[in-house]
Amino acid sequence: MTKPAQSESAVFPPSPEMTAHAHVDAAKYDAMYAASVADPEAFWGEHGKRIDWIKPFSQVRNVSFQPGNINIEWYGDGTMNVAANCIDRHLATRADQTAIIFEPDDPNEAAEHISYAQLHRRVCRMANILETMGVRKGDRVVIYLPMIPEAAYAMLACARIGAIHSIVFAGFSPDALAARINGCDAKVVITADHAPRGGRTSPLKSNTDAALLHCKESVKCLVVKRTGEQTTWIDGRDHDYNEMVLEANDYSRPVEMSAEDPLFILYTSGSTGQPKGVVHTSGGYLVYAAMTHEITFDYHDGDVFWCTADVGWVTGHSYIVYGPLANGATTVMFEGVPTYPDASRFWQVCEKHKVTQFYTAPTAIRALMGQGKGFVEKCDLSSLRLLGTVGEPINPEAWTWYNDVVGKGKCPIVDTWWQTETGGHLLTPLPGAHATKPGAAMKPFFGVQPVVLDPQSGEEIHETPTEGVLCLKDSWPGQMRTIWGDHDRFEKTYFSDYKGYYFSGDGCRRDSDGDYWITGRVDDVINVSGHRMGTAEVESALVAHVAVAEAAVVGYPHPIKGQGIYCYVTLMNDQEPSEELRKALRTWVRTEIGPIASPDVIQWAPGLPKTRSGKIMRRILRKIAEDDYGALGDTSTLADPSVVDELIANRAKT
Ligand code: 6R9
Repeated sequence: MTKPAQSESAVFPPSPEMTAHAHVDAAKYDAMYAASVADPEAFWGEHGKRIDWIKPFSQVRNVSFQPGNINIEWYGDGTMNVAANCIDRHLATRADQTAIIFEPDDPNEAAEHISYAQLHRRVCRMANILETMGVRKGDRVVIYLPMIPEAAYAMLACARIGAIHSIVFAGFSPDALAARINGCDAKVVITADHAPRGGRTSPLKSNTDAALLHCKESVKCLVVKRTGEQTTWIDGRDHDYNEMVLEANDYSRPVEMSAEDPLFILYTSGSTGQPKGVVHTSGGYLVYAAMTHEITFDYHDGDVFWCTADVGWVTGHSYIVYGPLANGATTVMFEGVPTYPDASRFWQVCEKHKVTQFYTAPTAIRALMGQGKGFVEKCDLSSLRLLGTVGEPINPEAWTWYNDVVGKGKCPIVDTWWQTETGGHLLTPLPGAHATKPGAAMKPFFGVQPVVLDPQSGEEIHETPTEGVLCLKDSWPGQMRTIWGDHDRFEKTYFSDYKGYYFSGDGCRRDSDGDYWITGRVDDVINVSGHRMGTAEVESALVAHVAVAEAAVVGYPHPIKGQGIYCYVTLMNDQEPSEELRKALRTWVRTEIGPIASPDVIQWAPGLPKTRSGKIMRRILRKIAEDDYGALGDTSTLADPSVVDELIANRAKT
C-alpha cells in the first residue's frame, strides 16, 4: 500500500518479504530496543562479541556526561586490532571472496575485484612501508588520496600498526591540508600523483607539495601512482609507493591495541572558524559501525553493498571501509561522480556489479532527478533490495522519485541520521521492522536515547508531537571521545549548552507517532550538497582577502545542493565593487578552503545589520538570503536599522 508522499501522513510499511528476510522485524526491534536502554551493560556486553578480542573486555562502559567530567569509554580493558577484525579473521572462510570492488572514474578502465586474501597482502605491505618510513603506534598519518583501493589499504595499514589516520578529502586545498597535517602533527602524508574525477584530474601531489611548505621539514610523503603524470620530487622526503611495494614484505603482525586507543581523527566543521579534529577509538567504534551496517542495511552474505560517499567523510570511513569489512562484506569503492560520462553512471554501476544495497546523499538524488528518469530506466536495477540516504534532510519529492523510479516501489529507503561525531547511524528506520515516511529519520538505533529539548529552558519535552533541539541522553559505543588536543572544546561544544546531554546541533520534530524528523542545524553550520561547512570558515577565508573589510555568510535554500552559500561582503574603503572582484573572491575561497566552499552568491554590503554591541544579526541576513522579508522580526535593537532596507533593495538573485 502506498499513499501519496507529498503529505506528511504518507506511510510506507515494510513489505512482508523484507520483514521475513530481515535480521530484525518489528517485534525483535521492540524487544531489543527495550533491552538496550534498560540494561546497556548487558546489551552492549553481548554485542561487543561481534568482533574478535585479543584480551576480552570485562568492563563494558564507563561514561559520564556530567560537566567538568566528560568521559566516554567502551570496552576499556579489552584489547584488539581493527585491521585484523576487518581482514585476518575472515581469511579462514572468505579468502577468495571479493572484499572491495573498485570502479574507476573512467568506465572504460576495468573494474578491480580485490579478494580478502589480496587485501590482506596489500594492507600488510602498506603497513610495512609505513614502518620503514618510521611510523609507529600512536603516530599520526594524513591520507590525501582519491577514491582508490590504496585509500582503504592506507587506513587499514595504519590500524594494523596502531597509527592514527586523518583523512583529508581530496577536494580540499593545500592550505586546508597543511592545517590538518599540522593540527595532528603528522609524521607522514600519503597522496597520489593526480586524482581523476568526472573526466578531469586534480593535482594532489602538487597540492601536497604546496601544503608541505607550511609544515615541519620532517614530514615525509608517500606517493601512490594513479595517472602516471609527472610530478615534482624531493629526494629524501618523497617516497614512491609503487616502487616500495615491490620490495615490501607480505606479512605484518597486527599490533595489540586497547579498545580506547584512537583509530582515527577526522576534521569536521563547527560553528567557529577552526574545524575540529573528531577522535574515534578502536573497539566501540568498530562494534557500532559493523552492527549498524549489518542491521540498518540488512546486509547478508552474498550481497554487494555500495556507499557512494568519499572516504574523506565519515560516511566513507564507517560504511565503505570499517563497517562492511568488519562484517566480511563486499563493498564497492567508486572513484567517479554520478554524472560522468552521463547521468546514468550510478545505475550502470549498480547493474554491472549487481549492487543489492545502495546508499547515497539527497543532493545526488536531486541532481539526477533533474536529468529525467530515462537515465535510470535504461539500466537493469533488479538486483537492488534496499536504498539509503544520508547527509541532509531529504525533501519528499526527491524521496518519492528515489522510491518510485530507482526502487520501483520495492526497496525500503533508510533515511539515516548521524554525524561525524556519532561514528554510525543514530536515527533510522530498520527495513524489516519499521514503516518509512518521506523525509523522516524515524526511530533510534539500539541503545540510542534521543530527547527533544526546549531550546530556551533546556528541559526535556515529553509530549508528542513536538519540536525542539535534538540531544542524546546516554552514550553509544561509536560516539566520538574527544577533540584532538582539546578536551575542553569537546566539553564546551557538545555538553555545555544542555547539561547532562550530548547536543547534536540539529533541530528535530517528533510526530504524533513518536517518529523523528530532522529539521536542520540550529547553529552556524550549513549543509551544502551534504557537506558540512561552518559559515565562520567561509567568513574567515573572505576577510583574509585584502579587498575585504568584513563578511557574513549564511545558507539559503538551493534546489540541488540543499543549501547554497550566500555571502555578504563589505569592501575596504578604497575598493570598488565589480564583477571581476566577485570572481576573484570566489576563486580566493576555493583556494583557501576548496571547491566545496565556493560561494554561490556574493552580495556587496556597505553595512551589515549589527546590534549596538557589534554582533552581526545573522537571523536577519538569513531571512534576506531566503527572500523572506515578511518575517524579519524585531530590528529595533539594530545600531542602524536602515542597512536592512539597503540590503533588501540590493538583494542578489538566487
Ligand atoms: C553522516 C554525516 C552531520 C550533519 C547532521 C545533520 C545532517 C546527516 C541526515 C542529516 C537530515 C539525515 N544530516 N544525515 N540531516 N537527515 N538523514 O552526514 O556526517 O558530515 O558530520 O554531517 O548532517 O545536520 O548534524 P556529517
